[in-house]
Amino acid sequence: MVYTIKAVSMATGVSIETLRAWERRYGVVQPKRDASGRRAYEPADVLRLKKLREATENGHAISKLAKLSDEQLNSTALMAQSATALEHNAPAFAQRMLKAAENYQPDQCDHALSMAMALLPLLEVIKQVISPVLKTVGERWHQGSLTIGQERIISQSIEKHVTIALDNYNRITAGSPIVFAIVGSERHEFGILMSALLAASHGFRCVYIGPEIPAEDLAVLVTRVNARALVMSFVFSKTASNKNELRKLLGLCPSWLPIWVGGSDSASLTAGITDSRLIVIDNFERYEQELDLLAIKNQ
Ligand code: B12
Repeated sequence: MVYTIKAVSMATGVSIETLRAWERRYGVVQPKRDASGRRAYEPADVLRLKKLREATENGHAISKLAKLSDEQLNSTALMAQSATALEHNAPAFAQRMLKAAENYQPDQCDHALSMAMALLPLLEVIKQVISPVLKTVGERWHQGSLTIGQERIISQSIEKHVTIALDNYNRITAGSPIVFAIVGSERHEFGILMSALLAASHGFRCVYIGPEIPAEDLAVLVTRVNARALVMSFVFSKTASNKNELRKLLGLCPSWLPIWVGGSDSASLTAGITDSRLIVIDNFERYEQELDLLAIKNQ
């Protein structure tokens, strides 16, 4: 996986201008270039840049630090090892996001998620950072121990990071897209946002439409963009009207279009609907398998 300069800047806390200057003047890292000549940083670059930032914050000159190997940077007393720098695992990032929301620190919440996305495999971020954080937020909001404002700090941070990452991937993918949208009155969109990011990381172009789309409009859209699959998610969809919308959609969509449905209400929503295009996908591993099969099918 490679990262754009924007993603690296967010993950390391070093501004884009400073990153360019450090690279130009001191050669701190030598990122590869993508097909369009844009910098494509490796995970090791991100780690190195973060260490360099921490060391400069401790008063060391970048001109001297730039000459040190990663090992030297790690082992020297340069790094006043902060507790957070050591805690690069998924539960710790999830905790940091929740703590930041509790303390009304949106920047800290963003930083924790950026770091998680830069340092952990994407599936781990989705399964062990974003999903549990959303679940905890829901539970705590229900209990009254988290306000709507605190919930929004987290939701906005997730939405922003996933959207930016998706956009970055979309710049380097081509071909018929997978469409991510939900018919009916369902408003929970994080399931399709996470699924879109995962599909993008598998090399699929993704068209993200979001929730609350009428069946007629969605059917036209998938046809016009020449979708190769449609992905939906249902979380609060026990209503008969959503089931009717889904039935209507099936009646209008192309006969060959795979329609994948995930989310905690997907089984109850699709119960009693028999259609060979419809697949209920209840976990991200299975979803990745379907993505792999789709990639082969379209070769
Ligand atoms: C954020 C949030 C909202 C936001 C949504 C914002 C947004 N842009 O998405 C807003 C404020 C709009 C909202 C509204 C409501 N919400 Co709400 N919300 C949540 C919260 C905190 C997170 C939702 C979320 O995204 N969860 C993550 C999802 C995606 O989890 P999941 O369905 O379990 O899915 C898992 C997997 O199946 C997988 N997955 C999901 N989709 C897909 C798709 C594919 C293809 C794949 C492979 C995998 C996959 O991802 C998840 C991984 O763990 C949850 C808490 C929670 N426990 O989830 C409540 C929650 C979902 N909301 C709930 C409720 C009741 C509501 C409201 C009715 C509240 C109200 N009275 O107005 C409305 C309903 C609006 C509507 N018509 O849909 C309940 C639902 C209970 C139920 N199912 O009966 C929950 C569980 C809170 C609770 N404990 O009561 N909500």
